[in-house]
Amino acid sequence: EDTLVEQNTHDGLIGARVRRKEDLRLLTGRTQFVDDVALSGMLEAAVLRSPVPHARILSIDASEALEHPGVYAVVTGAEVKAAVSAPQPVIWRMIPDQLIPDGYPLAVDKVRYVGQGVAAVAAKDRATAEDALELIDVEYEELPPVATLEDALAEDAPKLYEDWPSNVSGSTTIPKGDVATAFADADVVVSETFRFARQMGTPLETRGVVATWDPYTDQLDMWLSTQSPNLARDLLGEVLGISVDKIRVRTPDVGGGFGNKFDFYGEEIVAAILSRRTGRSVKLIEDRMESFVANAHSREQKIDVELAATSDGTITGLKATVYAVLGGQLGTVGIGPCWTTAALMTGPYDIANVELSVVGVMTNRSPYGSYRGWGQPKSNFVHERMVELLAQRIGMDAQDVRLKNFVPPDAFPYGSPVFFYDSGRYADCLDLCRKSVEQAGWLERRDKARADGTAVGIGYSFHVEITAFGPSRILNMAGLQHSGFDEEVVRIDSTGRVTVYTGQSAMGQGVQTALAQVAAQSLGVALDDVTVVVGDTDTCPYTGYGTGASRAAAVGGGAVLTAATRLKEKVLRIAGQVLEASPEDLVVEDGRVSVAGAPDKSISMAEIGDASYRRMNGLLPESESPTLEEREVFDPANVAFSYGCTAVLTEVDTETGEVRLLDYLIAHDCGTVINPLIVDGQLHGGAAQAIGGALYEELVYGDDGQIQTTTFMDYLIPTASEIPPFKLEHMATVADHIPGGFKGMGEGGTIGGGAAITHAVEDALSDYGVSITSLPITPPRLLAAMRAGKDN
Ligand code: MCN
Repeated sequence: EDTLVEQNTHDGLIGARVRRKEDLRLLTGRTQFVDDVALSGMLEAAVLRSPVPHARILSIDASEALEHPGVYAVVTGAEVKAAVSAPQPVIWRMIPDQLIPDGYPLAVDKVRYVGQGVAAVAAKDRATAEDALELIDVEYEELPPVATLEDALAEDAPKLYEDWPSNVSGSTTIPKGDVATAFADADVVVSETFRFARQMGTPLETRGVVATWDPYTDQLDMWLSTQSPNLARDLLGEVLGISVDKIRVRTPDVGGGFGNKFDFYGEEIVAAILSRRTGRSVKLIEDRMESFVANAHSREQKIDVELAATSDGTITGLKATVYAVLGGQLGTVGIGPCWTTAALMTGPYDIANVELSVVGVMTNRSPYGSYRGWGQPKSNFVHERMVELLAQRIGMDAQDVRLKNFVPPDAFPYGSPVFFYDSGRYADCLDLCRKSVEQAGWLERRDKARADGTAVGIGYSFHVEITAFGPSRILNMAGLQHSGFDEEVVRIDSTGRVTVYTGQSAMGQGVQTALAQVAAQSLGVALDDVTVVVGDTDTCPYTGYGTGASRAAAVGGGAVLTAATRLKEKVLRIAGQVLEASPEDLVVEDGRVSVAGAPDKSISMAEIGDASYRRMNGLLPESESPTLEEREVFDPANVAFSYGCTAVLTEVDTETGEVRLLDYLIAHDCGTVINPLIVDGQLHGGAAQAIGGALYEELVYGDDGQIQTTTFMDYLIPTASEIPPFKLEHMATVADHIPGGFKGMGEGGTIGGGAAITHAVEDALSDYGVSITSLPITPPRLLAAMRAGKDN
């Protein structure tokens, strides 16, 4: 079993390997997803999507579709535009003078990517709606597609937005120190260009919405598969021009979010408008093929990098330009993930002089948005590849280069080019990982395999992970058009049971269990006595960024801990009066408050609950108000940085170029762990997505701008057979500025994997001199790299 190098600072439920409260309902299929919502008289909708990447819409004739039996309404882009008050919001605006095109839920005059919505139909059922789509006649005047980054940047490139000077939406540079001098004085300069394919999160539950616009109350009631019900409500209000008190967003279980479902999409608006038109509930569920074009794509970037160093391996400067291959329209998070790639390019290293640029380039591809890791898998790949390349150049061990350049433990809080890193013991973590690799016998396994003629290699990477976004004011100043704080409500009811109301979403990451653990321990009640309610803007707190950027444990957990601790103080004051003891002399255990050392002098939480709501009968002191409820808004004073070291043992089939992962190890630190079982699962799941990203997944576009991968036959995600066994090691360096010391970790497994796998492959193929500069490492790419390596 895994070793906790340092025990968590809390004993009891925080830190306990508790099985997830969610599992029973999820594993037995008894839960509810959006598609399970069935309302009386409900219609079903379907969206007509553009078959061409770039064209003017000359006309749309929907008359035949409207006459089709069973069809209730058809809307076109122009009609939707007329029905809304504002274009779709872009909430991350880190480039001050960025050109932000007005994006509407359906294309208005022009389509700019294959799959862009053009019209939508509401009908008695989905099949009828799909039949009706075929009756809509759209006349397109096709324009030359801007299919690739190079096409978009070419001097004579056709422009996606004709009134822009070029296809560049904007650019910005993050400076620190004096790069010119660092490069002029460098002993070594290493340059490289890296490319990352388009990839996306592929939740098993596709996106879905059921909208009911009540014609009598003018209320919009929406069931939505989202990671952030509060954000969705706010953005619905903004686009539809209605006040948020008129909108309720409910989110049942989310069958995978992976970042995609943090973003806000046009389909939400379309469903609302169709419901308003028809006076009925409208369900709009994306099918798998649509999901491949209508869900946020991510990852695609080209990055030019130059690194300056002295001959002893000290990195003195880093220059990078991140070309974000954006789509035909900006998604909710705009250039946010690509800006983050630049902002975190120095990773765990203390580099005094940097110049990190990001250039956003529009192409005729699906819009760019969130996917687990949010830009960091690429910054990680770049800094780890550059460390290895530098090590090779100067003949030094890459681990020694890492150790030489790590931000040292006494330098925290450390000011990186953009963020303050709160705490970390990077060298200890690297050491832990290396020792575990040795103990696991990987070195012997590699030697033996090589002696047998098999190409086996070991690779490492070290990652940092930004978690717990905050404080909101600074985020706002940096360009985020939303808050980063979280609000949590903890209530003890009249039966003594506890309910936590949160703005977080349950998308499989175990947040209900983790928050219940924090509340139960803070109050001194049993875990079974705590229920965590998610996903309803009417009953859950009004504010919050929702679930994204690995923040539920740290920001949500921190808020729950504070609220529950305050609530416990009230409980102790009430119990103290009843038991005629001072609150300091009381202990709460398993739902009973008793006087320390005199266990028979006690009162149950149920009796205190009863006295606080119903039969006060002299038990509730006059100084105390009725009810037992606390609300806490937590806006962290700083982000929290988790980190980890990944090691991979891999075998390469030199005939076919197939990479097989034999073993996988992550040493990791996310501050106080609330639930080690969940944290392990999160690392496994995150690593599975890193493996997909490193070896298999690629959204392929042809030069004609057509997407060629719209099924799981073409877009290969790893299955259980491709996932190796995992070994995990934990450290716990607490975040001092977060109550409980929690840091987030939901994305760490995804961030660190790509570089480690790459290094393992290069190590396995050391005879070939392979240098990998793009992901994924598909067999044809690897065979080509092997041939190129041999030629050198
Ligand atoms: N946890 C803990 N102790 C800590 C940190 C985390 O016990 N110190 C546990 C908690 O149960 C927490 C979970 O691990 O809910 C993930 O931690 P956290 O870093 O707080 O991340 P969030 O809960 O905010 O989840 C979001 C994160 C992101 S951004 C994506 S994308 C993602 C992910 O988590 N998508 C997921 N994990 C996913 N897991 C599943 N099954 N499905 C997704 O869609």
